[in-house]
Order: sequence, then structure tokens, then C-alpha cells
Amino acid sequence: MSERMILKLGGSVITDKSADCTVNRESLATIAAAIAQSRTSGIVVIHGAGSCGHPEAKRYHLDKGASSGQTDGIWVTHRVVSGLNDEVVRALRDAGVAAVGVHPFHTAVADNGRLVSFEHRHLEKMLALGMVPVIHGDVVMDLTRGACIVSGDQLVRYLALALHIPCVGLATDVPGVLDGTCVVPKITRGTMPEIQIGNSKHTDVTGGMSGKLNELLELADAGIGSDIFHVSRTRDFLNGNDHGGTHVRGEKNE
Ligand code: IP8
Repeated sequence: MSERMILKLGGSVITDKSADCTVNRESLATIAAAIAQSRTSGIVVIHGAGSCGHPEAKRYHLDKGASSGQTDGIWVTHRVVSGLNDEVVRALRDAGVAAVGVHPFHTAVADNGRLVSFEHRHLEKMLALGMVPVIHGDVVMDLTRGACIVSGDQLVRYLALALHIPCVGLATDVPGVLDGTCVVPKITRGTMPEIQIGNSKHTDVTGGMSGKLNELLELADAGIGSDIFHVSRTRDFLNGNDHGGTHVRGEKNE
């Protein structure tokens, strides 16, 4: 059996980002079947919000914080992304995976947009019992701003370090990090300035591919590499095979 893994599902692969909150159930079922058949010794699934959270976060300016009397957006945004989390958990459970939803709003604290704590001892216990925690980008109370949005990518970085998980994969709607139309096979902090990263046309309050790479380069600096690949290659990633995507690495790791 291979080591523990984090699998991040981009919001664009589990929702239709061009519409109001629309869950892509077909994609979820395919991903769930791949996870059900994988032979990892433990997996944490983290997912983004896509069209079920980003439009609400933007409408209520949660990327800029929240103040007294202006808190409806916290509830609205948390509710819509929690609904998406229920759908992800349901798809996994239908495929036979012992999935359970975990909401950062209940267990995390941020300061100036960055996570400063996330209770994770219960996640360790879940993994030890063979459960699959399913966590999502969420609204989190923020010591300075009142509230903020914590992306799934920030959660990937924080939890890979907290749980000492060395194998991290991000399934996206593109085949890897693209420079023009070509997949960049490997990115390090040193090679990052050479790459021209395009921007998504959909609402994304957490920085799209650039935001993702910032988190993953921080993770790589701390000694944990990560892989970005097309969602159709999820099974390859889970089985340790070539996935044709991008490897984000520290200057010293392979
Ligand atoms: O889609 C954003 O998470 P992301 C979470 O991983 C919300 O950036 C609630 C917009």
C-alpha cells in the first residue's frame, strides 16, 4: 500500500463555473470511483468551491473581510459551499468510500487571510479508522479582518504539513500549469518567474492558478512536493503513474 495522500479537487472539476451553483455529478462519480479503487493507506480529499461559493464570496466582499452588522455573507457563503461538500461526500459514499465532511468554518482560525490554526487531531483519528475526511475551501473567522476566505489550496498547504502527508495531488480542468499551450513539467521557485500563467475568466476570489502555485511553492519550500494534473488523470496519480502534468518541487527535491 502506498503512503497517505491529499487529493485536491478544483472547483472547476466538480462544478460548472459558468453557471450559478451547478454541481458536476458526472465528474464527481468518476472521481469517486477512482478513489474507491485506489490502494492508498489513507486519503484526505480537499475541494474548492467553483460556482458554489466564489460568486457569493465576491458578492459579499468576503475576500476583504467582514464587519459588525455585515455578516449575512458569512452564513450564505458557508451554506452554499457546505451544500457542495454534502454532494462530494454523497458521491464518495455511493462509491463505497467512508467519506465524512469536515468544515473549516467550525475548526479553523485565520489572521489577515492566512490560517493560523486548524484542529487536526480528529483528522488523524479519522485516517487511523480508515475514514476519508472531505474538507473544502470555506469562510473562516479572521482575527484581523473579521472573516476571510480560505482556499482549498491554502488548506492543502496547511494540512499536508500538519498531518505530515508527503504525497499531494491537485486535479484541475487543465492538464497542468500551462505556459501558453504547453504543460510545464516541473516548477520550482527559481523557474517560476520564467512562466507566463494565464488567468481564468470565471469568478475566483482566491487567485486562480497563481494563488495555487504560491501555496504549493510554500509547501515545496517546506520539503513537500505536489503534482497538478488533469482530472481525467486522477487514477494515474492515485496509482503512482505518470499523469502528464506539472510537478511543483523545492530547489533541492526531485
Ligand atoms: O475554490 C474558495 O475555495 P477555492 C472557498 O479552493 C469559497 O479557492 C467559499 C469561495
